[in-house]
Amino acid sequence: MTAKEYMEREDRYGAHNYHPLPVVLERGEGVYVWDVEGKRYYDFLSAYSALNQGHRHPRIVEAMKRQLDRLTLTSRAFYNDALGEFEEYAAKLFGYDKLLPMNTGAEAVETALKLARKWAYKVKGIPENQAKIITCENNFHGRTITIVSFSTDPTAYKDYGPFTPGFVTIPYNDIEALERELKDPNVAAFLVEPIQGEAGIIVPDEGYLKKAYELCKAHNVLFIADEVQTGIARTGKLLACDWEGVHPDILILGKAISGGLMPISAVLADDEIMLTIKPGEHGSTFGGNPLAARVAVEALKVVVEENLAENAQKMGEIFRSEMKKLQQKTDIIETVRGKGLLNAVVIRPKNGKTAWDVCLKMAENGVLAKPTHDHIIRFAPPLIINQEQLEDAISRIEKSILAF
Ligand code: IF1
Repeated sequence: MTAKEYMEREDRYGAHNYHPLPVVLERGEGVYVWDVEGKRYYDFLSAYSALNQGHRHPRIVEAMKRQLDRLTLTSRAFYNDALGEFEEYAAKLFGYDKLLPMNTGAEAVETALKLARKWAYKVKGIPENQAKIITCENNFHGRTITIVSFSTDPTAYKDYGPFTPGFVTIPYNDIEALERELKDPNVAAFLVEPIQGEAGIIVPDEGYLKKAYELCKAHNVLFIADEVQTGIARTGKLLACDWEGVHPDILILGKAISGGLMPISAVLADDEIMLTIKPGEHGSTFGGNPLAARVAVEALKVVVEENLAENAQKMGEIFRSEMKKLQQKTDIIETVRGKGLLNAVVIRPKNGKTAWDVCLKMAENGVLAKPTHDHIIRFAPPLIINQEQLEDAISRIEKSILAF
């Protein structure tokens, strides 16, 4: 089949809830992917940071294959010999008493919201059904009805009402706004992305997360960090919160916790919060399955043992400095921003050409990336990328940009 035939078949039989770049991929390895015509690309999206360890990391694939030959799913009606090891390894790695395993990032966000409300009623003593959770404008935490209920992006919430109540939205990176809302004694938690991903890699001011955390502590409000996209070494530290020494009360992980081999997510918290949910009060069929448990442990060990955070920091600095040099040679780069290997280049439209056209040109030159919000191109390669590969990719990005 040709690429065109693959795309037509999806158009005919698949829901139209995405508008992909016209590239049909059939193989991935490390920082590379190949399309059905055998063309090789650098993957600079990494499935939105789910592939921090690169495509099909051999250690994680091996761990998955071993478990596939033993046991894949038990449900939580019974114990299994793999889940406890995942819970212990991750709880100790991130510094929490316990872990609650789920599957997708959105499910983990929903779990965190339920924990915050349970804690509000059972521990803080907020009157039943009065708990409020503060969220930020331009947030992205997933696509369930409750999560889009506090979205400020009409594309995410329009025609999905009626919406879940109990959420207050404040501007991101605005300490005074947070302080004002925290005066309400019924606030249970503050949910925040350490760097806003979908919004366009919005990095808050130095000290914002620390001040927000301290304000929450002062008002007996839980600080919930959604590190689904910024976590697992993406920003140059194991967690983006580590840049400011903030230890979230509830930590949400997803995406790269599985190395991109399957959907795995998790919520971590200490006993005072985690044990407010009693047996039978929350769960999921695949949550904590033995296959996911083995994959997650190996995926996390790869991050630690291959020093991916350190590499992300080093390669990220090279990337941003090269993009800033390129900015001097073209009038279509408006801004370059990011942390570690979570970066964005804002494209100034020219002669009707937009970030989408730049992405098409980059695909032609062997680099895959995709725009968000029309003018922002996110650049997020796997964290295993080495300097030689990065420099080759940068030269292809440069060639593409200078073509406009
Ligand atoms: C899509 C965006 C990124 C997330 C944060 C929770 C979730 C996500 C901070 C939910 C998921 C994904 C969803 C994916 C594209 C991608 C994305 F563009 F949608 F917003 F990364 F920025 N918290 N983000 O970024 O995790 O349920 O998807 O496992 O919807 O196309 P999920």
